[in-house]
Amino acid sequence: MKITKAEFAIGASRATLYPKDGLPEIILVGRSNVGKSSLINSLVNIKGLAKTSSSPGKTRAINFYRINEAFYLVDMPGFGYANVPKKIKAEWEAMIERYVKERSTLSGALVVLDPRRDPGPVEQGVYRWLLGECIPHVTVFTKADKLSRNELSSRLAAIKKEIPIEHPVVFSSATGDGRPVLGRRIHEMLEG
Ligand SMILES: Nc1nc2c(ncn2[C@@H]2O[C@H](COP(=O)(O)OP(=O)(O)O)[C@@H](O)[C@H]2O)c(=O)[nH]1
Ligand SMILES: [Mg+2]
Repeated sequence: MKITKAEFAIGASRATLYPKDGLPEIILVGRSNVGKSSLINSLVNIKGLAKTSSSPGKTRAINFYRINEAFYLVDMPGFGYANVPKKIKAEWEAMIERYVKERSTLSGALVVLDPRRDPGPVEQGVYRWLLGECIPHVTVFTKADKLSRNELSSRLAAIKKEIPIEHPVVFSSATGDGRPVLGRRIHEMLEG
């Protein structure tokens, strides 16, 4: 997939602000700080298009990036922030759940995981919602540059025992590893 155009469309804090042009969407779901925004920047090859390591307040909105005027990459609020009240955390999770269950333009999801962390109940929920709605999804293990090849394969094996992962993409925004594969997988999800 060749990306020729990428632009920030809108940061939407509520559903009435989501784009209405009907273009298909690929959402990125994952913990805060896992590397979702960096992944978007690396994929489209524009530094700073998606804001990285932003504060919780800024990440509350759902950020829509229009790609090739053909589809959206949708940066969902990261869950699992420390120091965020339980109520807000629950709201973020509910927002993601509702999106997966109700958004008719949703064509696929990238579930972004840090291979160094064990997935928790929120990740379990994300897979359950995606599987329940039959939404195509790809698990992306990012920050791969932080682990040796051996560490990476033993961590992947351990995580696969806990959650239903098939054909994950190993990725690094720092090195660009996994970018071509991920581009192809996104293309496949959009083609249906
Ligand atoms: N070494 C390394 N650092 C990364 C990678 N992806 C993200 N980071 C760093 O991790 C931090 C959080 O990244 P960000 O994209 O803002 O995470 P988000 O909260 O999921 O959007 C930033 O300091 C990034 O520079 C990666 O693939 N490799
Ligand atoms: Mg981000």
